[in-house]
Parts: sequence; C-alpha cells; structure tokens
Amino acid sequence: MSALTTLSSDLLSTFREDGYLILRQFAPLEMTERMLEVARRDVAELREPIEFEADVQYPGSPESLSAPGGKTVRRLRQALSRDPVFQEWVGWPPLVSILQTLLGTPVICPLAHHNCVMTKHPRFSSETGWHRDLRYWNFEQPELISVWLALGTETPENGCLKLLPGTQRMSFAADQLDEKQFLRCDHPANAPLLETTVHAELEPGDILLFHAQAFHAATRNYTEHTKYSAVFTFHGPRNRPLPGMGSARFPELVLPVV
Ligand SMILES: O=C(O)CCC(=O)C(=O)O
Repeated sequence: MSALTTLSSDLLSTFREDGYLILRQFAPLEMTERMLEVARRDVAELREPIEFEADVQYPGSPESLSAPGGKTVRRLRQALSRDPVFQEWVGWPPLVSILQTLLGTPVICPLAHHNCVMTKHPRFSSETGWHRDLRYWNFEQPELISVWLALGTETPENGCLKLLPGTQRMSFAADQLDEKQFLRCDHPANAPLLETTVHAELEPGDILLFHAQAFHAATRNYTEHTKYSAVFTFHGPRNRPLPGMGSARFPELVLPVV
C-alpha cells in the first residue's frame, strides 16, 4: 500500500471546516512498531524527561509521585531525542508533503511542544478536560497543527481523543472557560457544543491531524492495556514562537522540503 501524499480539495475543506482530519493506515506499521518498542523500553526504564500522571493533577491522577501509581508515565517527552525512528517519522516525505499543503514550506517542528509519546495506563490514568493546546503556547499566530499517530488501537474505552468539530474557528466568552482555560461542562452555552463530540477512534498507523485551537479532551483508560500515541506539532514558515516565552525555550526543527 502506498501512502497518501496529497490532500484532495475535499480533505482540505474538511480540515478547514472541522479543525481535524483522520487519515487511515497512513504510517508504515514497521515504523509504528519500532516507535512502540522504544516507548515500551523508556516507560519500563523511566527514562527522563517524563511527565508523570501525578504531575498534572487531573481527575484520576495519583496524589503525588510517592502515592500508589505515582510513577505512572503520562508522556515521554522529547521523543526526537530518544531514537532516530521519531526523526524518520517527522521527516517522512508523505507526512511532510501533507503538512506542506496545510502550512506552506518549509514545515517547522517546535521541540518545546508535544514532541512526545503519550501513554495512558490502565490503573492510574486521568481525565483530560476540554482544552485548546494553544492556551499555554505562545506563537505569533494560532496556526499550528498537531499530528497524533496511533501506535495501537484507540477507542473510547482506552481514552482516545475526543474533539469538538469547528471549535478552532469559534470565540468563547471568558465565563465559558474555567480558570485553567478548560471548557466548563456545566455552562449552558457549552451544552449544545458538547453534544457534537466526535471520538477519534484509531488503529495503528492511523493519524489524526488537529488544529491547535480545536477543543479536545480524553477520558482515562478503562481497559487492561496501555495506550501509546506519538504526537508532534508543526507550523509554517510565517509563524514563530514569541521570544522569551515558553514556546521559545527549545529550538525548532526545520524539515527538508519534499
Ligand atoms: O490523551 C489525553 O488524555 C489528552 C492529551 C491532550 O489533550 C494533550 O496532551 O493536549
């Protein structure tokens, strides 16, 4: 099977309309299996840098690093520094070609955001509320796209990502969000929007592209098996992190044009 390398105008319109797009059987399984192997090794060895479930203190998180389950990994950070397979993935020509269509050339991968393998473990995973990734990012423009690659099956039972289509184009009143910029589920104005929830169910090798302004969330993992996903973010040539801010604390990878 050869990978999709160009986005049809229909797929492009879908992304622009909904703020997300799923491309099935996109990444070679041989590559996803190598990523999975590295992720399992690094979780087993607790190879830093790691974000633990206890660090985020979301509903379901262990209370502290020393509590039961405290050392449950949520995110293997800095994936690009863990193994060449991640560089192979972000520079993989079919992926870069699609990102070029969406973002222009060259495509740039910030090392400060995502650049990780997200893991969701059966016993100690947490609930991620509805949020936009841009709430804590600092760029000149909001135009960034994350690519979520399933390394295993992702379903509502194991905490797949959920999205609210079209929210990348919407504005929200301050009181629709809580103090941490999560969408308030008890706010009457948010109720109709929450009914539009879409679950991004994925199989290994499927990718979900989503805009940094698209609201998304996920539940904990209710199955017996850990879920693994490789996640990277990209922007185009006319966007830059704001100097002195968190998004500029790491360099960025400029991808060769394909
Ligand atoms: O898998 C999850 O719990 C959600 C992760 C997420 O939304 C994020 O890292 O921005």
